[in-house]
Amino acid sequence: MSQTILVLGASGQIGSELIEKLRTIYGSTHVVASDIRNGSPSLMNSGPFEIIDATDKEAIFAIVKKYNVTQIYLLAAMLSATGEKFPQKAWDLNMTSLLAVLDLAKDKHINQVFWPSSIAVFGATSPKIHTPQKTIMEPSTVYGISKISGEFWCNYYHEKYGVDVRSLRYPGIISWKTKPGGGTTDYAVDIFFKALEQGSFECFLSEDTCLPMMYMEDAVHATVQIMQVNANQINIRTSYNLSAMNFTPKELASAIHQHLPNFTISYKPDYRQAIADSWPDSIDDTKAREDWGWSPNYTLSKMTKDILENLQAQ
Ligand code: AKB
Repeated sequence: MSQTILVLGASGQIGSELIEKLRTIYGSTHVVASDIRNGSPSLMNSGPFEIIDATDKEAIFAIVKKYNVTQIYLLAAMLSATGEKFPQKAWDLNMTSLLAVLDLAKDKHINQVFWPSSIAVFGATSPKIHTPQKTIMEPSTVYGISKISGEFWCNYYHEKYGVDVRSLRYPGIISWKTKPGGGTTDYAVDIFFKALEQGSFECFLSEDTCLPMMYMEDAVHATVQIMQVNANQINIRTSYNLSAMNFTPKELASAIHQHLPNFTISYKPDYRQAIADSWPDSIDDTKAREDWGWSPNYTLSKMTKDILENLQAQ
């Protein structure tokens, strides 16, 4: 059966690149981009685009009917750092949108859902190194609380109503086409822009704060892959651990230094340091590798080269 996909939150960091990939695979007319705000001209002109508030179930339903949508990728969310400033708003957006989409799947209006979770589901009491798929999970941010709750809602809708919902615990995602907004891992994107524009960067995390990270190419690849494999390969209906690389700000600065020898970095940790300190240094993603063949392509040095080349060519 041919699929028609609706992406909610398509103008954001992951959405804008995922849309490009999905339109290549499924054809532009089969991939509806939507967001509460306009996206880039290329996103809005390369296929259908609709303004939708992801918490408005009726508005989503109207678009599902208009385009005969079969799958929804729900990317609208408030991330960890902004979530700490607006806890109630973060909870409302992250939960209401998920339950709206899961309900549409429960009522058989769509047949498949993708919803991202995050390494933010882990907390200070989780093992820090190679954090296992199943372990102690006591998140300290409202974003993390919404993600762990969302994971259990996904599992519940799968067990109780047979909803085919699939999920990944994204690490920090690094991109150069669209910047992220409001995350604790955002420094690892900003650093590239500042390195080229100003030759220096002030980091809001301390130099030795190690976090799990992933290049956008790999994140898009994992997302498309988990949605395409047979349902019987998906044994985890909460969310899969996913890993590619782990580094500290100091290690990232040193990778950039290989290409830009005059680049300098300074450190001024702020409230985001406590969030980062509560998250793992590295993630064990054995289940994703075993169940549906996940394997990343990008290392820190390969990613750094690629980003700098692309930004310099722009
Ligand atoms: C954030 O920093 O909030 C996100 C995430 C790790 O989910 N990038």
